[in-house]
Amino acid sequence: MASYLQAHIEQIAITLRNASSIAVLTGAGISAESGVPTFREAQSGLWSRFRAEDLATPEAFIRDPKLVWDWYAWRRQRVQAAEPNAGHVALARLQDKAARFRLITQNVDGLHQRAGSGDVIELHGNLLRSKCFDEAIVLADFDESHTPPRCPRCGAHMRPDVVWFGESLPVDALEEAVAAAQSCDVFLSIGTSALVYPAAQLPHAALTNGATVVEINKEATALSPHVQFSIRALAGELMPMVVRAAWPDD
Ligand code: BJW
Repeated sequence: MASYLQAHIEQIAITLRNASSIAVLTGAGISAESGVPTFREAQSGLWSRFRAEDLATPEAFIRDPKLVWDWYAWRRQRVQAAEPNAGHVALARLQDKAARFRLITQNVDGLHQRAGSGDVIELHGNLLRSKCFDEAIVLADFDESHTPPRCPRCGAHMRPDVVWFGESLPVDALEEAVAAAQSCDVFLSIGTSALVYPAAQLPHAALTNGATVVEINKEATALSPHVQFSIRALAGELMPMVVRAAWPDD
């Protein structure tokens, strides 16, 4: 391993060990090594093959609910077949070690929870849940023989419980995420292009409040020039090394 990377791992490990409060924001990159596609990567990202305007807005769903439902059903199958990777597991371990810890994710795949993370703040919902398009009530029990299924309470279409472009984020989740970013002393931004708002504002809120911000990403992002540590690495490789360097003896 390059010696500069080893030096950074040690510095980040010390920063984490000394932190009284850690907040983490994850994006699609943390699940990439589980085989879940990201959104904006040039060759493999979902938005390189599909148009967000046709699939990830309320207007798209009104226009063609079957197309949108089927696309999410395909993605749900991929997520259900995937397993959490070493990056997810390292974050669950970090939660066990840290004095105060909040994990904020933009991901809708539930892989953090399956890796053992508790109390995850889901900013963009969860693909594995569905809700009524009209009443926005999450329901687990509905007849799946129609595409899309109908709400058993009011007959409207069911839709995935995710946040589409132009929709507000869940109020409680956003408030908790902002509070975590504003009160932490270390903030990790992992595997996100940091382009989608309001999530992209969170590391800046942490910086404004004096936190050390560490970015871990395969590539440079819009956030990179602003942070104290910007590390080019795969999350599933780097995060276990960082957590092991911080708490080596167990
Ligand atoms: C690795 C790696 C490895 C790979 N290790 N790294 C102009 C017009 C219209 C709207 C707006 C506008 N300007 C701003 C807005 C608001 C809009 C927005 O931000 N748009 C921007 C794109 C400009 N935001 C919204 O609309 C939000 N709502 C809102 O603001 O409400 C108020 C409002 C209403 C109306 C107008 C304006 C404001 C809602 C945003 C909802 C986002 N929804 C999605 C889809 C969720 C459901 C689904 O899954 O289908 O959320 S879009 C998609 O992007 C998904 C993600 O959570 C989100 C973020 O993506 P993420 O996670 O960063 O993924 P990528 O692919 O971008 O990046 C992956 C990174 O990982 C890369 O950098 C890789 O290098 C890296 N990587 N492998 C480490 N192994």
